Amino acid sequence: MRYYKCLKDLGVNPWPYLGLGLTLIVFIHPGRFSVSFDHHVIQEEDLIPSLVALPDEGQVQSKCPLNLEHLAHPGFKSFPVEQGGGWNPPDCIPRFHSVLVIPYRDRPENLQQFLAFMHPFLQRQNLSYDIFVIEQAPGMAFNRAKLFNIGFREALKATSEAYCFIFHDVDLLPMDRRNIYACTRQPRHMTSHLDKFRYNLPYPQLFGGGIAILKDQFQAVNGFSNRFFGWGGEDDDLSQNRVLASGYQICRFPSDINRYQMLSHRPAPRMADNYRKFKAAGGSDHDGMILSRDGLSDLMYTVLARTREELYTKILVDLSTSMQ
Ligand code: BGN
Repeated sequence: MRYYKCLKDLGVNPWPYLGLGLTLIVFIHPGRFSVSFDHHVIQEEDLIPSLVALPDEGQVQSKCPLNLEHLAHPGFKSFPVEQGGGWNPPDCIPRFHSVLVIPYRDRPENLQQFLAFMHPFLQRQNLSYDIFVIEQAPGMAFNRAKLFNIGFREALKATSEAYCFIFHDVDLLPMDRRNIYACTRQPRHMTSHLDKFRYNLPYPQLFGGGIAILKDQFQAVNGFSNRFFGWGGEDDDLSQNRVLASGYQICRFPSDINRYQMLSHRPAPRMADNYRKFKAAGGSDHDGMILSRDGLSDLMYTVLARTREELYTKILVDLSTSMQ
């Protein structure tokens, strides 16, 4: 009070300075919005044992070692991919197979950058993988979660060996070679430390960006909700109303491994209504009701085209129709 009076006597109004100080702390302090969250973080020495491998077919000697060397390691050249975006290590039996599902509309530069980066990244790890890009036809607001559900359904039709799904945004690139693109025993949040958030986790339950989940787990929670159009909430619904509510835990690799760079693009507008949907699904109705009737079980869409592009399989879908 005394200082305030002194400043006032000097004719200085302290409030703008205080405001400026707080603003500087919020914007300059690297730990802003940071949450220390160390539950279910898999330690680096446990990364490989935490993964779920393809069934062993007896030829253990010729199984591919997981290669976590840096991409820029001398001597690494990326291999040609099969038409349609699939790849298998050429000279060993893969231990892991992952299906990457990428929801997409109207961001050709991001898609090109993503594919150019991800193919060598995944090959370097010695995984076997497929990439499905699910494109939403123009018209309705973007429905990221429903596109993931469709990718899951379509990939299972195309790839009988699919047991591990990576649901991933097109604008996020992993920055650490140890970030293995295979499924862990529990659903994993991959993209927890983004450059956009100064490599801090904004809140502990965040499950957006990219996740790895086993087929059986995704089926057990009835997939994502189909009801979230526009930006926000569908990932919170999956983590809190479905995955955690069904008794699974969410795990993460350590924060220095989970680092991502976000490609630039116009931000999507936030949908106010999504907050209400998220809360409603977690409310009194949540004990299995919404879960059982909204998701993979009532998924309706029409496939307009299936194309095996050079670096990915594209499935163009219309969400406005009611065909299954
Ligand atoms: C949250 C969004 C998430 C998004 C993260 C990170 C909502 C719904 C409110 C319940 N959640 O605010 O969907 O992944 O930010 O950007 O908007």
